[in-house]
Amino acid sequence: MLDFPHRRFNQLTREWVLVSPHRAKRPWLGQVEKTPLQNLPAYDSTCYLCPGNERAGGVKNPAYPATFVFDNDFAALLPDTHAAPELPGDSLFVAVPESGLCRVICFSPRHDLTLPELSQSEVEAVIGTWTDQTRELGQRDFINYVQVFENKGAMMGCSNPHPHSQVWATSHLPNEPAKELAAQNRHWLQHQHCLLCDYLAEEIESGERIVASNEAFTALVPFWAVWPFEILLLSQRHVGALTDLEPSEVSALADLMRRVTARYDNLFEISFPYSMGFHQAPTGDQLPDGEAWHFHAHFYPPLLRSATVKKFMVGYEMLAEAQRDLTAEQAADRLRGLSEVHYKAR
Ligand code: H2U
Ligand code: ZN
Repeated sequence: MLDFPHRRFNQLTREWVLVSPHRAKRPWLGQVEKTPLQNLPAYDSTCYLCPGNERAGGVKNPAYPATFVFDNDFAALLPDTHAAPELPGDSLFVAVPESGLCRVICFSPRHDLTLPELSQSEVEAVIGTWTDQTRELGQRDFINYVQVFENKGAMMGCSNPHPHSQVWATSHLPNEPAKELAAQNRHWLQHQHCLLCDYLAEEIESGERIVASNEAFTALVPFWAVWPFEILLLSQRHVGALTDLEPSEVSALADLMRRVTARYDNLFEISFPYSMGFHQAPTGDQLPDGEAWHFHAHFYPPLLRSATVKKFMVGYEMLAEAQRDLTAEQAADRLRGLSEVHYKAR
């Protein structure tokens, strides 16, 4: 047990995190967050995502019965920038044009239900929609990477409690997947096998950071976690993307996502905020051989010790290096001890 200050190495980003286990009990006199609203209506006439309602710009949502996808009305990327000439890049002032597409994906017509409260088949339908989006956007010639993500909770800057996610598809490989691609390719070259297959095998053998698993997926607090209750969700099989999953694996992914998010909500008996997203193999010619990429999801929740105390990434973190007090093993232990029956259903 490492109970003294130490640094841990993140094999995926090849960055360090400072861990200070002796410090976990320090008093907190700082900012206290509001707890999320507990009882939302099934339909909200002021919500821009509810069926039949008007969005910014005047478009009306259809009376959708399951998942619903639309082009983001305030898209951060435009599809035709790729035609623009290269900006001058031969100085210290480097800029390149970027093109892409941004969409919003509603999980359900219900305003009040989050992932752990949706049924198994409803979550499978959400995964099916993410998969279709990955395939469709990834096939475009100017798209090389598809990022599916969910911002959940006002604490994460999410604008609306209606359950939804986003997909941003870009012509360039963004920073985070670029670091992970380099690390996975490096391990593949050095060892002739996959970094995350090797890592998962060791985590399963040790068991101390595993939170939940099924036949096709494992959820664990990674050894190098930065966020207090961070989770890395790994496929058992070496696949690159949602589009590579067998139907039985889609069911297993839905099962584990529901169980992990139920544990999250049960931790402080609130709708647990996080940013989560899938890291999938690049879709274009950025990747000479995509074989090293291992499909996974990251969950980054900001809460630390209660529903109202969040971890701030400030000071030392901004200027020097990420730091945590609670160890990954302690966090996994807390999450493992929780029920998978959602507290609202008890
Ligand atoms: P969050 O997941 O961070 O809440 O973002 C929701 C997205 O919904 C955000 O990117 C878009 C915003 O641009 N949006 C629309 O496309 N139409 C609207 O009418 C409001 C919000
Ligand atoms: Zn709504």
